[in-house]
Amino acid sequence: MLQPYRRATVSRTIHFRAARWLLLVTLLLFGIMLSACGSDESQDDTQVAVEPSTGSTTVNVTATDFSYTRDKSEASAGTINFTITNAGAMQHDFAIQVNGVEQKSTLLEPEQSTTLSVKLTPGTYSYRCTVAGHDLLGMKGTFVVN
Ligand SMILES: [Cu+2]
Repeated sequence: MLQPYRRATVSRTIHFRAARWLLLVTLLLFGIMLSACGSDESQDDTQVAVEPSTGSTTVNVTATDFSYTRDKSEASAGTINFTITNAGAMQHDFAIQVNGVEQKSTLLEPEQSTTLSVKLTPGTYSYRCTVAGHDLLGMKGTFVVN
């Protein structure tokens, strides 16, 4: 009695796994295509240890499906307030790599916004959306601190 039911469940599980793999491979290929014809932005994370100034700068970041726009690409050392607005139809966040640690905003629903404040010394910092696959689709970039 149990046999046909079990077989159906197993086959459905395998089918689901195959579909998930196909989706993952498609996302990866799409990401590779985008990065191949995309930016020549370097992913240099080197930072120079310099006394940071005490000033603060606000950088307005808008997230869409699947890219970011921002009103500044660089700022002076000190506290940087990244104000992130989700103008997309999907959930997005904003995470910036600081001294090997990813500082992450809250996960934003469409139309929500939040501020992520980080203290930065001069250098080039990488940021990305941490929702699975979104960085591969283009939600990443670098920010320069002078
Ligand atoms: Cu995203």
